Amino acid sequence: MKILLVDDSRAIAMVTTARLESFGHEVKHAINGQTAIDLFQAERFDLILMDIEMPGMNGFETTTRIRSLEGHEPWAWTPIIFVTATDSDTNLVTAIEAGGDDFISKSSPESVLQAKMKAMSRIAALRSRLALANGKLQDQANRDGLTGLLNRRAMDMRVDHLWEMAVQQGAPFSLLMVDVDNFKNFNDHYGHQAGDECLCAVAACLEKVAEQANQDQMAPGVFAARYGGEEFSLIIPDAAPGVHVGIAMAIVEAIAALNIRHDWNADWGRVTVSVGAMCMAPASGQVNQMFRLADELLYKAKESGRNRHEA
Ligand code: GH3
Ligand code: MG
Ligand code: MG
Ligand code: MG
Ligand code: MG
Repeated sequence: MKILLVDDSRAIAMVTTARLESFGHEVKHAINGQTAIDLFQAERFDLILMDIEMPGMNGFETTTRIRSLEGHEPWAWTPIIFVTATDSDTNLVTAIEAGGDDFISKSSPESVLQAKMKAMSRIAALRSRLALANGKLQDQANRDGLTGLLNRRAMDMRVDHLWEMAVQQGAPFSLLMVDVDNFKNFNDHYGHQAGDECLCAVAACLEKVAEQANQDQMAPGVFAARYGGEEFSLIIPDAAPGVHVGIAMAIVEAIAALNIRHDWNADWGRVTVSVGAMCMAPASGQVNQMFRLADELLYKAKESGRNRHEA
């Protein structure tokens, strides 16, 4: 475990540190309450061993301050064991009230400290598992179940944030609306299951184009999302004007090159997409307006024969 040892006595701290290190723990020593708080804010510890009697801020006050700095999520919690010279019940009550988890007297045998630390390390491990599970859950909530792309909700949230940043920086913002051509026909003739597979292939292709544009530094931060149904969007937060046109062209080409047979897609014979590509200076409009204009361009691409982009 990584342990924060708070004790105003250098002598005691040295002895305790040597003992804990001999059991394989990593120890950092804070000589007073303020140093403990500073270390706590800078690093993450699995356990805090807290002295009670200290000049200035005592162990109770330090603990109360540490607890108020912690996040409210259960995994933000760091176990705190008070270590004290006196073995009084009043101290125990105050220690728990202050936000401590356990209490041990300095005269306790080594084995008791070891056992208490073991109990705390179990809880610390549980805490890490909780944090991991929560991360996975949040990721799932942001993804579209079929294609694995970001879903509409996550996209909207990101776009709002990126748009605000673009307004502040005066940077251009681009959006591509991508719609699969005659997809109702595809479903009707090849079945809904094949339709789902087709959407996955289209999504993977869009993600690849976005990845490439990221890697080439052409459009750093570009990402694809499932806008809804057979409609996707590519968000290009900060790219030189004109880059959106290049990416739109790349998408139209890449989807056609997938060569997914679609005999009912006009004369194209394969799955194709139409793209509306909009670039805007954020100061000159609202984010909704950008989506509306991109949609109008998409409609124009459909009108003029599909399998193309309009910018
Ligand atoms: P257009 O070229 O004008 O876009 O024609 P379209 O047929 O693609 O447009 P339309 O809006 O009429 O049809 C879209 C179809 O997409 C209808 C709907 O059943 C299908 N679709 C939407 N979401 C899914 C999905 O998750 N899976 C499958 N298989 N089909 C979907
Ligand atoms: Mg002391
Ligand atoms: Mg559509
Ligand atoms: Mg439609
Ligand atoms: Mg369509």
